[in-house]
Amino acid sequence: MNRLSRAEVAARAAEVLRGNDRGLHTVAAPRLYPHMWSWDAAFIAVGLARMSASRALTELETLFAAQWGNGMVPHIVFSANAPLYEPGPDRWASKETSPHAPDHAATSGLIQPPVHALALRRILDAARSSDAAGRRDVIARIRILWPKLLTWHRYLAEHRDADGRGLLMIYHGWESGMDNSPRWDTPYADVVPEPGFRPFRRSDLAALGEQSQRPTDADYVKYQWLIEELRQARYDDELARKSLSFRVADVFASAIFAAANEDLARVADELGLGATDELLGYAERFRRGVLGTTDEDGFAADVDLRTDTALRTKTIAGFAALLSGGLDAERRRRLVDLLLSPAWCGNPDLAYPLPPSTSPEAPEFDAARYWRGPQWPPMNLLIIWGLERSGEHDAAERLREVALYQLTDGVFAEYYEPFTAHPLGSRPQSWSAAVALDLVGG
Ligand code: 9WN
Repeated sequence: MNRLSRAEVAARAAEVLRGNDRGLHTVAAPRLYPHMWSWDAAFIAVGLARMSASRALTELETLFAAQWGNGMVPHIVFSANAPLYEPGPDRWASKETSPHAPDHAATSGLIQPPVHALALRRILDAARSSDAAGRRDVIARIRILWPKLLTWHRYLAEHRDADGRGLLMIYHGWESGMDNSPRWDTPYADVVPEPGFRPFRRSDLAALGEQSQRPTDADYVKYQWLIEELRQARYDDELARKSLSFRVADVFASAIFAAANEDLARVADELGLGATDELLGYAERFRRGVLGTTDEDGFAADVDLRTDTALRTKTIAGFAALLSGGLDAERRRRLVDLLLSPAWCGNPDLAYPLPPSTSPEAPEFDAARYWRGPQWPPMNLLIIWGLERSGEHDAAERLREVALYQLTDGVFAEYYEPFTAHPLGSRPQSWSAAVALDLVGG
């Protein structure tokens, strides 16, 4: 296979982002995901910041323009005249169903992990190297956007962690961004659609033309049914947290949230925007929440909130504490050793020593199917950031090099088969291109 140089990979990645740019937003992928996705937008902004801080900020501005009245940031913002994606706006019927949904945008009614403040901080850092006028413009716009991120964080802290345990509650596997991860197998076993429920047509299989890399039909019926349940609860958190048949504390999103609160506080501090104590308080609360689920190796667990039981699957989410921080030095060492061990990046059969989404030693591991085994570029980036935040700079640097090398195939696939390095899923996927730009740096 021909490998691109660092300069070539950056140029190709920039070309992909330009090709997927629709003016004020970037589609997650042109055919499979022809709209804006929340956490994709954050990763895309991180990549765009390497090209233009101003354009990167536009990405977040567009996303937050679709924020709901209660502070929720929807996981999809639909574009008009895009190829078919199901569930589309009619299925969600958010405007008709919730008083909080915006009038001017068609959106879903779920969330995704709150990576946005991590992106905002990087945009502010990038703006420092712009010319004076560009810097002033970006900083003025960050001042306008920042309160919306604060409202988003307040929504998460108040409505998705109502009892203050420091873990975010999700109502759907899609909210974790890791849709069919084995993390959710146990809770999904209790999601049973009503007899007579009519699922919609799957647009993903037609767009991809490959079934073995996507969730199964049985999974999909459950995904659709949960949307129905959420709609019946009128997207009302009070009702949803009592009635949904999927209610789980997502430890990885909680760790991201801890880090995001620190970054939002840092932006606030640098620009004199206030609320830093509040944000650092959230960071501490969620750091403790994550740490409370860890075992003797520092490996974290989700919690099934319907039964209050820990879900101890061997997925990449177990490394949450790298992102949240707070492990003592000995357990942090053990967690990094675990990450580099044969159960994970050190597995001798891997094409590249990068973290698979599920441990190859886990019984649920499936090398080609979506979140059940493949390596995902944005996950590599999150783990790298986690190592950096934890002061594990050597491990971070090594992973950075390998993660970039994987992307020098120039395909920018959505995910990669870990043993063959075969590109899988949609391509070119915007966030994979964005990750490449960030890894190249500069
Ligand atoms: C459902 C857009 C999104 C990512 C998710 C990924 C996938 C959607 C789907 O694509 O989810 O939200 O249709 O499968 O799992 O992480 O944000 O790239």
